[in-house]
Amino acid sequence: MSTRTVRAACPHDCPDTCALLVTVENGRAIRVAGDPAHPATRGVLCTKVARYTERTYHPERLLYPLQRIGRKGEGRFRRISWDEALEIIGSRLKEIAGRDPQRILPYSYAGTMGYVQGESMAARFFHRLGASLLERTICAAAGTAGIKATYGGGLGFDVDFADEAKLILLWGCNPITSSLHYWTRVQEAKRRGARVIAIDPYRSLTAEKCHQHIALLPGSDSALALGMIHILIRERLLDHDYVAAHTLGFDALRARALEYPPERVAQLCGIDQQQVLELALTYGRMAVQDRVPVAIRIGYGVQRGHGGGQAVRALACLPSLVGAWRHRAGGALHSSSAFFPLNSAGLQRPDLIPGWPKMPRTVNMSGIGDALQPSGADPAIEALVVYNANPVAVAPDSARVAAGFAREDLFTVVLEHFQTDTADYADILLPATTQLEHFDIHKSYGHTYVLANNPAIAPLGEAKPNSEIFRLMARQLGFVEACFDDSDEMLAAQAFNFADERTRHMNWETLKQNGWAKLNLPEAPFARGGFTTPSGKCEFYSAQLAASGHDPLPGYVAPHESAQSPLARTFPLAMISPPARHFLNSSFVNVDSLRAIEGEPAVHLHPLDAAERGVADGQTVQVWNQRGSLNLKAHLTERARKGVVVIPSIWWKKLSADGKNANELTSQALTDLGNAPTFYDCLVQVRAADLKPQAGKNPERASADLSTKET
Ligand SMILES: Nc1nc2c(c(=O)[nH]1)N[C@H]1C(S)=C(S)[C@@H](COP(=O)(O)OP(=O)(O)OC[C@H]3O[C@@H](n4cnc5c(=O)[nH]c(N)nc54)[C@H](O)[C@@H]3O)O[C@H]1N2
Ligand SMILES: Nc1nc2c(c(=O)[nH]1)N[C@H]1C(S)=C(S)[C@@H](COP(=O)(O)OP(=O)(O)OC[C@H]3O[C@@H](n4cnc5c(=O)[nH]c(N)nc54)[C@H](O)[C@@H]3O)O[C@H]1N2
Ligand code: SF4
Ligand SMILES: [Mo]
Repeated sequence: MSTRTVRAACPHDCPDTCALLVTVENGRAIRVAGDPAHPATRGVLCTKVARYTERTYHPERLLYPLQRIGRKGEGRFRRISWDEALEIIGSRLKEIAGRDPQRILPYSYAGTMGYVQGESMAARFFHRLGASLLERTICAAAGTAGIKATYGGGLGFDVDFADEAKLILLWGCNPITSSLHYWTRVQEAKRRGARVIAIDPYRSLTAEKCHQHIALLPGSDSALALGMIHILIRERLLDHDYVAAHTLGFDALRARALEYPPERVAQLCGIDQQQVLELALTYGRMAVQDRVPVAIRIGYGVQRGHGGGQAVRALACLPSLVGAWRHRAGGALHSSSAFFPLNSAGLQRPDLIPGWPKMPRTVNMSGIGDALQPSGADPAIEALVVYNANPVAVAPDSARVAAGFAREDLFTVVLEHFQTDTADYADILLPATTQLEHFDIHKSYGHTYVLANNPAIAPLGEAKPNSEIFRLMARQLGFVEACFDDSDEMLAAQAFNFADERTRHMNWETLKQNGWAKLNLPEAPFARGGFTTPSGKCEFYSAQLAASGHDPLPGYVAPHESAQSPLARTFPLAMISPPARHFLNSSFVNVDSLRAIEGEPAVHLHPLDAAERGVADGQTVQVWNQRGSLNLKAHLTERARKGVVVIPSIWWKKLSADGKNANELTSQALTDLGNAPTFYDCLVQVRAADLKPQAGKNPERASADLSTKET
């Protein structure tokens, strides 16, 4: 018997990017554990990945190339050989590219966060082809744009020091679910006397364990932050030296903040004035009078509404006003991605684009529903190649997305581990390897370590790494550039700029052996200024934003679907659909043991909202709006604030009772900055599903749903 341990990295879209130790016995992975020596992982994994072998050896893993035999979406396929699959793909893509390669669109996101199996060989392939570019902004782009305008780049505090903070605002994030290892640091800080406050419309698992929970309305965070700024200025709770030396536009910000007195803020946020006042005073006094580290973890929940960019900008101003950056555990953190010196141009080779530097047209991934309609894009999209993503489940306005994917004239290739909702629409479905079967290299968006992933086992069945599939496609299309011969290890070695001072002590060979290495960084990124904005300061006023037609100052932007709008008369409840703890976006939904913990698709609603609608706990309800409708189990709970309903997500549509998920209701409208989606900016109505259909905006859909309701 041979047993060995392989160093690997968790590939999932989670800020923690854990270092893994995979135990392999006679060629089979039998255990996946956290590396105890890795300071960010500390030997602990979440429930999902602790059971990784269940996902890897799942009986429904795709093991062979498949060709569709049923209707689109029906999910009926026949096995074909790799040669046949490549021949079909090659001839279709060649024919379409001959007319206009922009009629071909890649669609990918973060099924794996690795650079080798993500945007390396795939990007080279689509660039060389001249395919449309995909605007990959479905997750953090609004917040990233807000941070960039304010700080110049996405730096923040290093989570390795987070347990030294004395006040932690968990603002629109739920780390027990979405960043377990950061939560460990918060608990440590709490043990050492820190005060922890959650700001979230929902009493999440995290919010209930904080000292205080402020349950504001979705999309009102900018108002709360501006109200805090108003009070900090009024009460002179400012670090005047820091403001004078390292910020730009204080007077303009003061004038703007004057527009946000606590009474107005309380009304916009649906909370008490006292809560606004107390929050600002706690923050300001601890930072300025007690001079202890105060930290804001800016979660992604803040930026999923119309004003998401400005909201993150408003939050980002707070630490500079009170000089919180002077401490290594103080300041704010949205994402640590920008710490890493990536070599994107080398990996992705945009110079291969025919006509470079002129770029092909760009399609926004959150607008894929509209873009796939016959006249939704000019030129029309005729071929889609999907990898590392499940758009039929995760993209907004899902009925439009599914209708687009169902177009008989659309040629769709999907690279997957499983037959997802998206895979059901593929013309050709290709089996991809998992993280245990291929090489990769990773950064993290929560910590500051680079990680290597070594393959632990041989590919299952005929599965191939994404990189190899795109290498083969490149060959099929006759691309002869040497970069299409790069091996996976050569790609890994190119992913980072190892000449940069942050990564100079690393290289692929040692990373592969040791598993991980920390970036070389200053401990407190903005202790002495050093912002990378045009002025070199923290820009409360951004001339760049003004020049691009945006508000140069942080401000409140009402939701597209606001409680004050006429739409709210028909659809009075604000719906949010944040991550379910045991899923990772739509990944893991098909792992039976994890789905069993999540139970069944449900909508959480406040008992008073339920009573107004005659809804009882456990009853099936219909949730609907102008875009669609779905049936779910009602879960009555005061965790959901009145006026807000919560659908833990993202369920596979086909594993839900009525074949739909929350994205049936979400819209394709984008944010103020960053062209990001607005998943949590969505008005709905709820009623018991066994009532007669009401005159809503979507009566046909409503009655169709009644026929499929559970009894
Ligand atoms: N287990 C698990 N972990 C995950 C994921 C997963 O699906 N499952 N997804 C991963 C991904 S892709 C991401 S982007 C991150 C996201 O992780 P987080 O940064 O935690 O963000 P969200 O989960 O979107 O939302 C967090 C909280 O914001 C609240 N919220 C919703 N709207 C608002 C609002 O307008 N204002 C405020 N203040 N709060 C609001 C929600 O109720 C939720 O509790 O998590 C990653 N980690
Ligand atoms: N309603 C609602 N919708 C949301 C969100 C929300 O909070 N609410 N969150 C949004 C956010 S933040 C995000 S980031 C997106 C996430 O959207 P996606 O990035 O599409 O994430 P997943 O749903 O996990 O789908 C990833 C797929 O990639 C596959 N995969 C994994 N590794 C590999 C590989 O190596 N090769 C190949 N070929 N495939 C692989 C997995 O099997 C999985 O099916 O969803 C967004 N959608
Ligand atoms: S999903 Fe997150 S917490 Fe779980 S193992 Fe991966 S990186 Fe760690
Ligand atoms: Mo995300």
